[in-house]
Amino acid sequence: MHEQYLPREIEAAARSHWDAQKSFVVSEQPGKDTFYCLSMFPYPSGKLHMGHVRNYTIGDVIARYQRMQGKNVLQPMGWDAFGMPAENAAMKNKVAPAKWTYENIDYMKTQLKSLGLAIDWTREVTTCKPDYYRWEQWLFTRLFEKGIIYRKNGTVNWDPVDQTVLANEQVIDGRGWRSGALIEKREIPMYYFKITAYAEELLQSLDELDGWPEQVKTMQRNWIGKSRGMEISFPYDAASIGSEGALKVFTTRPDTLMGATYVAVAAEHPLATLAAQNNPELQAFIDECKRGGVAEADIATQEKKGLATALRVQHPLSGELLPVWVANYVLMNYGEGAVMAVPAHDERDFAFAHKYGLPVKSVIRTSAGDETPAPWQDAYGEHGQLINSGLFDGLDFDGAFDAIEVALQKKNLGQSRVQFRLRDWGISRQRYWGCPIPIIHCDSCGDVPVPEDQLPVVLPEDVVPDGAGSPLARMPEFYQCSCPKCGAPAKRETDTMDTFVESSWYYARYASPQFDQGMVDPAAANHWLPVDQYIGGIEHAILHLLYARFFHKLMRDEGLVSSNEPFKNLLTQGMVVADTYYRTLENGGKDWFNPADVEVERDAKAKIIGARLKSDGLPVEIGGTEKMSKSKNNGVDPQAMIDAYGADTCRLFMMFASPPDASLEWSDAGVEGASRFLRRVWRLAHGHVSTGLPGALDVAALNDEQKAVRRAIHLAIKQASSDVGQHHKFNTAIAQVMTLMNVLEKAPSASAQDRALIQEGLEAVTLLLAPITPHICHELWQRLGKVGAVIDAAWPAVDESALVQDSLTLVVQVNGKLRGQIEVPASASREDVEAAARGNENVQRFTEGQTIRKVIVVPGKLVNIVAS
Ligand code: ANZ
Ligand code: ZN
Repeated sequence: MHEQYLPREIEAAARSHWDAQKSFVVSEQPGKDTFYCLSMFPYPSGKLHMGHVRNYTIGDVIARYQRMQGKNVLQPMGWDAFGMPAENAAMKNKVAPAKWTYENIDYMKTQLKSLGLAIDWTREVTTCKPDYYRWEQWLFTRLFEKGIIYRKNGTVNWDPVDQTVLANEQVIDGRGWRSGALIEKREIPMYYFKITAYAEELLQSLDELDGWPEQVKTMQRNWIGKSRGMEISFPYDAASIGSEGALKVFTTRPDTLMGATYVAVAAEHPLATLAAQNNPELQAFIDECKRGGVAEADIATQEKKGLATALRVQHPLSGELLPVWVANYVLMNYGEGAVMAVPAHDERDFAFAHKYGLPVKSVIRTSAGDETPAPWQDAYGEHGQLINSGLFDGLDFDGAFDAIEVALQKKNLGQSRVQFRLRDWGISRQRYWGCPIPIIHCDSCGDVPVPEDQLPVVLPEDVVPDGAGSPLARMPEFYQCSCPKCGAPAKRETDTMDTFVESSWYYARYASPQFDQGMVDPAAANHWLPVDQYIGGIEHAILHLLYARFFHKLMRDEGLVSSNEPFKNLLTQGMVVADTYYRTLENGGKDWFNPADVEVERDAKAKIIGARLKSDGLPVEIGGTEKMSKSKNNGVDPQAMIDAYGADTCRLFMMFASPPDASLEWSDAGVEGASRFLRRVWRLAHGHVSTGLPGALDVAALNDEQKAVRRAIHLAIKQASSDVGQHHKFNTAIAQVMTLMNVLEKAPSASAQDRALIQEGLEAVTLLLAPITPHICHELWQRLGKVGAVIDAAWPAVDESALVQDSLTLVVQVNGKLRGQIEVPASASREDVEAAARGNENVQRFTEGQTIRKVIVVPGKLVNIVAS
């Protein structure tokens, strides 16, 4: 055993052992417990960032821990390989997205390997490869035939200069990110997944996900947004509208019906079109509303604007005529695209009515009173007793809901209904680097799904896009084809799918990644699924997880999987944060400096009090801790750390600095500390091994001092096991190992018994650290003379008898305040303990002149004396 800890050599040797033994290649083993541990797969952006490293380290530690629990562990990895960055890089560097992507994958794979992850690389899945996406296309054609996928016009952001559709993120302040042109809304045909058909189930089955953070479930519930409401019809006023009919609105507050003072419709609503026919001002306003982005967040925050029309509708119960407005805060694709406005109780209507001088009528008694004067208060939106509502006065929300429904039903003007906020998922993208949508457009047959024997529709990989629309739409060799039904010349769809589609089912493909008879091999999929532990960032709490849950149900309904949910337990890891430093530029902007280029000054409590740039020695401003990002230039390249210290140090730092779900503050000192600790472990092992391995421990013959050492060993095992097993608290488990190391370093090593004890201690340290720092533990295990590799060893068991103490130290309190300690035999009775506590000098001093009213004994811990 080398005297020095040499991570480079040790880590290379451990990895070549695992490679040669195919240690992490798994297959179905009937009868053995499975554990499917999955980290969210990366987008191959170029190189790993610290967030990846944290994610994959956490996943790997859990996987290796479960293996030590005797499970058959599957831990796969792959690449979420389609997407925009490849197209942007292609435009910049004039290389095909495919080439860029595959090169990135190669590099990032070596990086992942250098972390020593226990991954079954034979199951690698790359979503931009035809053997993967052909099954996505296959499912698409099945769902299209079932009507779960349909085509309709959708509104998109259209860049009139680049002649292309932009994603919401590509619209910056209403302009195209590349061209700077004002963005327009445009209607184009798109394909939609009917996720709303599964809305109820997606909501209900959240209740079964006991292993998910509450926070994520709440976010999903809110996103799905189930509300009970009512559709209410406002009959047209014949004089102003001229035709028969009624304006339908959707409301979640039918109890406020008697407070409706106007109605408002979306710019795209038929009544708006009608009203604009001989009203150029209104037409101009409608055109203005149609421009601008389609992002919902923008619509929520934009200034509320509207225009009156000459149209009137009748209040369904009072018959009063209400004016019809066109308003930019009413969305066409939600509810009925029209609202009954109740300015007294709805914040948007309130703002709008005040702006345009429309009447406000309070109809609910809220905690803010009976009136609703400006400014708006949240209390105005509360449920409460009805007022100013005639027959309905005095009713509460539920009573009013029912009574108003009955009144409306009598006139055939209303009906309660359940409404979801969730919309169908539009997946058409007018982009090149994505999975081609397998549809052929025929003049006589319409949209024809590509037949199974013609799949996959292969995306040509040698194309360099130029940013102006999709290159596929300019490639006759791609789109010219013949109709599968009638054989006539036809045109292939040139849109590709949203890349969220690929990441919605990759977890299932890993079960049978080479299966070429179907999307998944049902036997393999049902063997491994659902995923036992899924680990990833909170940024995926809504869309990715919702889409994956949806796909799982789609696959279930295709008979491919039998479970209802894909991910049993979810761990959302915290962010990696680091200090930021900057100087303010003349133009008011900020110039950010990487922490590596900055020298900091700290006070006695290690708080940073000053910072200078290393290069010029001049001060820089301290910007606080922020998520590592390019924009704040506070990223640390994980590769530099791995190269300098080795993967084990990196992994140990990551797992020790904070629990997995909390944010992790980057610290050079922390990395140093992790490295120092591993060197200490090595030094102790080296010293121990170099004097020759000891014989067996004779537990019956231990003296008191040795008993204390052995107790420390088993206490560490016990506490680390509960920290890891129950709460994934690897940080405190590591702290237990550190405490144990302190004991072992001080323990005597003169006798054979002493040395046998240190051997037991070092074995425990090695096993407890094995999931976290697998390379050094692989080496130590051999050096400690063990047969077999540590990855095949079991997690250590506690010897409860080692925990028994001959004597115990108890804390003594008087009236809850710490007043002393007593030493009692472990076998002491309650009476003996109480007597010893009363006899304590300090206790006597603090109870002098008082009566002892009660003595509380918490066995093994404390005695509290209540006196007054
Ligand atoms: C009258 C009312 C009175 C409303 C009141 C709220 C409070 P959720 O809960 O999200 O489903 N609404 C309906 N359709 C709309 C559309 N197309 N665009 C914009 N807003 C729309 O919201 C339902 C509520 O959102 C409905 O209830 C309606 O305003 C509004 F004191 O109707 B409410
Ligand atoms: Zn045809």
